[in-house]
Amino acid sequence: MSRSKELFEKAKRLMPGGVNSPVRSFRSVGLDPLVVSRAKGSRIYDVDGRSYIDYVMSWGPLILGHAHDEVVGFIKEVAERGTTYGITCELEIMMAEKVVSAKRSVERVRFVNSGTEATMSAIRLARAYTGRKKIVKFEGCYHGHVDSLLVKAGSGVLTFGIPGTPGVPEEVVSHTIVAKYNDVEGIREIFEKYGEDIACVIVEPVVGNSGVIVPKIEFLNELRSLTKNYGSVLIFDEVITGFRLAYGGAEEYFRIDADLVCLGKIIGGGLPVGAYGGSADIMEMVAPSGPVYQAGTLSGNPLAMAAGLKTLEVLEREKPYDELAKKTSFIGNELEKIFKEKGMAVTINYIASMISVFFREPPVESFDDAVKSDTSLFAKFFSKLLDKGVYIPPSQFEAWFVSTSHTWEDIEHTVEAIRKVVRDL
Ligand code: KE4
Repeated sequence: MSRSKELFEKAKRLMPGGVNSPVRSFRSVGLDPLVVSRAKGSRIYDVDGRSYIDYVMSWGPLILGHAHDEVVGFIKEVAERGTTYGITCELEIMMAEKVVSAKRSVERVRFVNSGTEATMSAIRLARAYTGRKKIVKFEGCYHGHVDSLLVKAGSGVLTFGIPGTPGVPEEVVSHTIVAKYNDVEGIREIFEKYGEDIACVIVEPVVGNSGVIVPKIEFLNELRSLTKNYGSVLIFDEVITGFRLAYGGAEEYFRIDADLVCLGKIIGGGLPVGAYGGSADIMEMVAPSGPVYQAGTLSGNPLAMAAGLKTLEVLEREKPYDELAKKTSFIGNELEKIFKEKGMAVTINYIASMISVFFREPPVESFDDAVKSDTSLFAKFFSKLLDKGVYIPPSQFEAWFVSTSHTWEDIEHTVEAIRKVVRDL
């Protein structure tokens, strides 16, 4: 038995499913997961000594790749001075400055420890700020395991949420409206009927959690104008897109200012950091300057701030976004050709450094489209690619991420591996 398998058997006796987050279980591709021993740059190494080019990048944080020298160096340096003080320190002020100057709509920011905490807090704040209860989310968008957002998919207009998991009482999701992504008519109808009661709309400005779904610009513009007209708060969940689509995230990329922005992943540089921010008008309602309570023992701790700060400094200095987009579109174009030669109908959605392959004919513009993909074919594709040393997300409904550590050689190796896998599919 491989060491990976042995360790995973032990993990399952100690942690539910042997993992600390379900998506790592490889359940949707019917395999036992890797057990990783170390990682550097674009590669991870499993405990059996196999190496893989990694396009999961820990689900998004590692835009600079694994164990970036400057990031690790700064973490070490700061750790020597203490890892958490539980009192304001200069590093969190420097990090706040970086976020405020990078995000067009952010005048005040509050750091938390995960994307989930960021979205949960932003929703609470939007409800307090507007005095309203209803919230709108979109099918196929994931915003962390927030009770009020864990609603069953199955939207259609004016559908109120039904709990998507045991443990969430109906009343907790009774004010959650689930709408269709990219459906301008649908969101208009919802606002015509409920606009006065809608506290906020929360949206992934580019969907990463159905696989990559790119927004129609008229859809984002419609969200912006409807929320403005009805006095609702527009929340951009930029946990994935923040500092990834562009240094200024989706707001810069699409030139649309949200009212509240949620951040995570990249701003932690590989350590646990989330954040939510917006205008002073809204954010000053957050305790202790306002009545909306939210707190966290390790929020803004110097160690996590150090990893995030160094990551943003490198991004600001290297401005890697054009190069990342070039590498990603190269993969997309080569995949188009490979699947075309094979005569297989697939949809390849990509934008900036995010890409996904859906095993179904185009287009994939909504969750409904995405769920019609052939997930068993995806599972075969995944495992054959893994055997060739390329690790993509173990789910049809996740985004692959290209980092600055992915060399052109890695990219070419990846395309070659995919060509061989598709030939044998
Ligand atoms: P965390 O609580 O996992 O830090 O962030 C939740 C979250 C919020 N918003 C968006 C757009 C997100 O993508 C996420 C988390 N993404 C998932 C999968 N893409 C992380 C992987 C996992 O759950 O283990």
